[in-house]
Amino acid sequence: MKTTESNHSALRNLQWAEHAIDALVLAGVRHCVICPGARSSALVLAAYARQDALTLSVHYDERGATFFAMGLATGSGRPVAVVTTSGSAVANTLPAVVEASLSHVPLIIISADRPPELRDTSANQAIDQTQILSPHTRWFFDFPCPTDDVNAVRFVGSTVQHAVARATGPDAGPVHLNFMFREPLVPSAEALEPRTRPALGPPPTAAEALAACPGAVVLPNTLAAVAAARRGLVVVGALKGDVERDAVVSLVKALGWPVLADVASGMTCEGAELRVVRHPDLLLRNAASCDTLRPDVVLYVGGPVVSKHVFGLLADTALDAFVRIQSHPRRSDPTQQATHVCVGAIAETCKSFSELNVKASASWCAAWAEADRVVAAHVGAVLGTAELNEFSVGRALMQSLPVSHDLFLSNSMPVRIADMLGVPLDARIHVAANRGASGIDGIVATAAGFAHGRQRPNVLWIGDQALLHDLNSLILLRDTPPTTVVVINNNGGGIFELLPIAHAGDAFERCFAAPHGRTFEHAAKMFELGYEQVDSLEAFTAALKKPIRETESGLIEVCTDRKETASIMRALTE
Ligand SMILES: Cc1ncc(C[n+]2csc(CCOP(=O)(O)OP(=O)(O)O)c2C)c(N)n1
Repeated sequence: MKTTESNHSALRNLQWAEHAIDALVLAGVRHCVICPGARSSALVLAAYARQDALTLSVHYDERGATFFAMGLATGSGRPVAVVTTSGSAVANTLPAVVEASLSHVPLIIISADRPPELRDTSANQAIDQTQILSPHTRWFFDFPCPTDDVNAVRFVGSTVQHAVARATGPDAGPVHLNFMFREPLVPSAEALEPRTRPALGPPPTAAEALAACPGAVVLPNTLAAVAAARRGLVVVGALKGDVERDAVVSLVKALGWPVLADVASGMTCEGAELRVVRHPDLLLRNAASCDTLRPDVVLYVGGPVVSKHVFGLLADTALDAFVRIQSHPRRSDPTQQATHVCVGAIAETCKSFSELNVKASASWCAAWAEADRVVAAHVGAVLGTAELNEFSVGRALMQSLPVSHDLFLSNSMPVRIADMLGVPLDARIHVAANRGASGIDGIVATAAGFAHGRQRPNVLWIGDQALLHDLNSLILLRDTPPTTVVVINNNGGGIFELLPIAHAGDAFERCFAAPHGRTFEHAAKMFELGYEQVDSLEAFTAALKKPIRETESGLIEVCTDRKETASIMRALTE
């Protein structure tokens, strides 16, 4: 091909990429995570030239990059794009796409692909990328190689904007755009030189983008079902941001019902007038205590809850009504008891219920308060002024977390212990966790993205296996607001000690607990993170409160004994 012709087709690649990136910005995307690779060169150059409106992050591991993007989208409340090259790079986005799908986080995965003539020919790095993520995406589109035969501004621009609209809701989640590019991928240096990008108009705000998702129309029979409650109970799962949280606070104040609030709901901070039950997980493990606590009507707001025992109580109870308030139309009904489902913006929907004139029975509320008080006393007695262990460290962490920080909880013990302890947190502290698929993958990357999205320092509470799983993501902490990684190192998977399989002797130790015999000092050094190993609660609290936590990322390691953790857990639950 002659140079001019090849430059022409390379320029066309770049133009299509520019239309795509500009459309992302116009649709409200403000952050793009780039994963290096050649096939995506045009997309990367276009994004690089659009930094007047688009912040870029770069990470070489597509798995971590996509988890980072997910944390970023969660923390900022905005859709985030990820650009990858072709081949297994695209496949590496899958774990985070799965989590984003279940957690309704808007991601736009943009993969570069080889041209159609190389498909299914065993050409290098050419894999079938079409629909590769599709069981977990809201939409997929396969762009042809750039051509002069269509109106590219209209075709590429409107397709990308449609993709962002599908990602942001009403059923928010990930979308996948696949762009085929033929070589030469980018124009020659001379052809590239004079290109400047014109300024774009102001992009719509996230609020405008989400305006397409109004509150649910709450039908009169749903309101009547709630109004008829004698023993009403509110369950609050994970909520997204202060707007949802404030609306739910107003709702539960108006109802006056007992509230079972998940640790990621943001509701654990409120005072006594809200009737937040501090220890629902521990309380509901004890079947004997439950009979006086069975509700007749449940109003469930938001995403999943960590405690499976909450569902245990509900599954076991004949309810007059089980009303779900959720932001998306997907089935979210593990106990298959939902009688009314209200789909729409949570904050708006809550208002309809807040206006009901419902009186909570004093004896009903007192029964919950008394049961919770008994459990709190038991927790106090078991943990006492305990020595250093996973529970006492968790409690100290939550009690002494500076209000300037947020909290990210890893699967599996950290999020469970935090949920179980019920330590009230200041309303300014946002708590997040990956509870869609509850993986131990990508936790460091998600926490880094969350800190970036929130633009606040963060504490990540994580176990040793989850940290090992995502060790390379520690490099992301270099460019994010300070993140303090608190790793509870019990030399293996502590959660498995709580399962019947723990009695399987050597098979258990080798194949489930899977001890590694490592500490993280050298990893901290490699990623230039300040490191401290602490062996007392006082030392831990002092390490957490050091002023350096406001300015630099670091790693605090606490070595514990998982068998001891299991026995404390048994003492707490018996
Ligand atoms: C990607 C993925 N692989 C495996 C699991 C199963 N799993 C759940 S918890 C866990 C062990 C976690 O160990 P660690 O991070 O040390 O935390 P601990 O249980 O000790 O608190 C494993 C392997 C999972 N949830 N996700």
